[in-house]
Amino acid sequence: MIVIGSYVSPYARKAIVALAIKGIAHEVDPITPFYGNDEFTRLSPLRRIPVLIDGDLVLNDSTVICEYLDEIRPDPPLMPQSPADRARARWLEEYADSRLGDLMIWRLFYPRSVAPRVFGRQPDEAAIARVIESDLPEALDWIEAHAPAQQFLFGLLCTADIAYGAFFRNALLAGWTTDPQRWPRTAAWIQRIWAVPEFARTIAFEQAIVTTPFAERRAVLEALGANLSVRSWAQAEPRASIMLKGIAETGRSDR
Ligand SMILES: N[C@@H](CCC(=O)N[C@@H](CS)C(=O)NCC(=O)O)C(=O)O
Repeated sequence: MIVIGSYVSPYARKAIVALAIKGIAHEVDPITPFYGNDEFTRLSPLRRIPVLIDGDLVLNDSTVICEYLDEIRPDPPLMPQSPADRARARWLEEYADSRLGDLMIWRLFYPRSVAPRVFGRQPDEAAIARVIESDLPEALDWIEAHAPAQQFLFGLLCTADIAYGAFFRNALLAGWTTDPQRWPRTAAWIQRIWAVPEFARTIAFEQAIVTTPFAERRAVLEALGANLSVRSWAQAEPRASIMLKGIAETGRSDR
């Protein structure tokens, strides 16, 4: 299988960690979506990562991908057992994908770490300060009430745990850390997720490339032993996001 998507993307990371936990052999094309070529647009009509290629099958959306992986390789499971817990897990994952996607990616990581490097646009620090002072703490209070006191959300690690671990990496990369005095359960839970070996491996890759220019990332990852696809769906020049255009024009947030 091939995953198109950078180790820095929380959504791509979800798919990559799930593949690793399930022991499914895979290669990664570690692209940032803005550098996708025309063939990438054909595979990913929203020009988003991750994309999973499994032979003739092309899947979009990290949640769809992880559920597919769980169905074709049920062991070890990445969803809890009972229907009620499975429904709870889906909602917790959805909260991360949409609310943390909005706050930690679009309003924190994107303006601070992506837009300056890819599009030469400087962040609006006043807008970021508002997110840090009020929106993020509100979300964290909700998360703290759901964070497990030990182990993971439903005992064994599930896709929803991976999603939270992934978004909190991007928040950290953008300079925001979880205050362990204010949100002790969340802070400890996120550390446990980061310590899972399959997750920790992606942290090593993420750290190596996050400040590396896009064109040099493959070489850096290869030197670290990442299993990269021979083929890449990247081009040299970045293109504006399709979805961000919609967000800017309507004023709504989206994931
Ligand atoms: N719902 C999608 C969201 C994927 C997503 O937004 N990925 C980001 C990368 S972190 C992306 O490709 N953004 C580019 C864009 O929206 O233009 C999923 O779960 O895979």
